[in-house]
Amino acid sequence: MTPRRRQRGVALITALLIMALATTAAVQMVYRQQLDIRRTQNVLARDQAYAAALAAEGVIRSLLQQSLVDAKQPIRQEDLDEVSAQFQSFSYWGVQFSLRVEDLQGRFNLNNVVAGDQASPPHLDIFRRLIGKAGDGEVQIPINGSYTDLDRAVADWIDPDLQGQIPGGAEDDFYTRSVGGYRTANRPMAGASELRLVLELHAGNDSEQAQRWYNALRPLVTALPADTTINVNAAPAPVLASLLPGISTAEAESAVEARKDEPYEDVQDFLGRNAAFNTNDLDPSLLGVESDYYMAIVTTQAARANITLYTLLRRGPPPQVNQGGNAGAGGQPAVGGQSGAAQAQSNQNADALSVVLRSQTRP
Ligand SMILES: [Ca+2]
Repeated sequence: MTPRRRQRGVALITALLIMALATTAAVQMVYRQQLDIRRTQNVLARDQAYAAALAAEGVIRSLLQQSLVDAKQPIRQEDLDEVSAQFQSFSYWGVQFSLRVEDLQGRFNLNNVVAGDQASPPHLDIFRRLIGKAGDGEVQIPINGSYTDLDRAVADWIDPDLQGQIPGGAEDDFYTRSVGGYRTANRPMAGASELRLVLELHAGNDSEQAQRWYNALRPLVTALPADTTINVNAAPAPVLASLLPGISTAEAESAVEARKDEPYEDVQDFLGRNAAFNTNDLDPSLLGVESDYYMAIVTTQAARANITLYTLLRRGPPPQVNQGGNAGAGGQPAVGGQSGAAQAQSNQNADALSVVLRSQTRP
């Protein structure tokens, strides 16, 4: 081979190499561009889903507020279920919506187990009975767990001191020694999901067991930033059955059925129409027929983005935010700004609904 022909061969290989490099670079650029386009589409879809969820929350808030103003009689959970069923699934401007409203005072307020700085015996009694009624036969929550009595452990989690209830209470030493990694909150729960931390100890560090127990209790409990009454127009049968010892499931279900014809006008009406509850053992001041707290749950889907927004609504002006974190008698826990983008909105109208907490996970 002459030197000239060898040079032509090297030039050809060099040209092919450059061609291959250029092609690889071009493919990379197109690939990256596709990724950028996809990423931007996802960000836009997520923003659209979130904006739609906020808009739907606003619609729920104004509809509910108007209903509270116009209502000639107390609003029942069944009324809210009826409205929720109408908005269970619909599409608007390419966004898929699902809306639901829950009356939270139909549930047992976990923060009620401490009144002032002390455990509240009547609420502990109700909570203890409720623990026994939660679950569906497959899941039974023992009141006496691995380390704790669940009702007393919840009281210790919330009360400001570090003196464990006897028997069955649990303060920092139990959590640091047995579960590890965290201590008691010693303040009202910001959300019922905090119960999961107490259940972890109660289940002896068995996370799956704790989750099963939590799932069983979750539909029956809530954590509200003030002492509340149990709304007999919204409470499900297991909550009503927990008000007194010896109430049968049938008696509690019959009290739920009775309000479907006509809501309970007042607590006396409830007691009058349900003989089983009409005893001196039940303190009527624990009950009510209306609610101040509701949960709006909005799910939206825009393209590939899904958002679920949980908004805690409170009738009346928003609660005071106490950064000290220690709720004394009549005190308010610092829920605003805790988990998620909470925004308290001021409104002096007594029937106005203010946003207490907004979160993308169930508080
Ligand atoms: Ca405590």
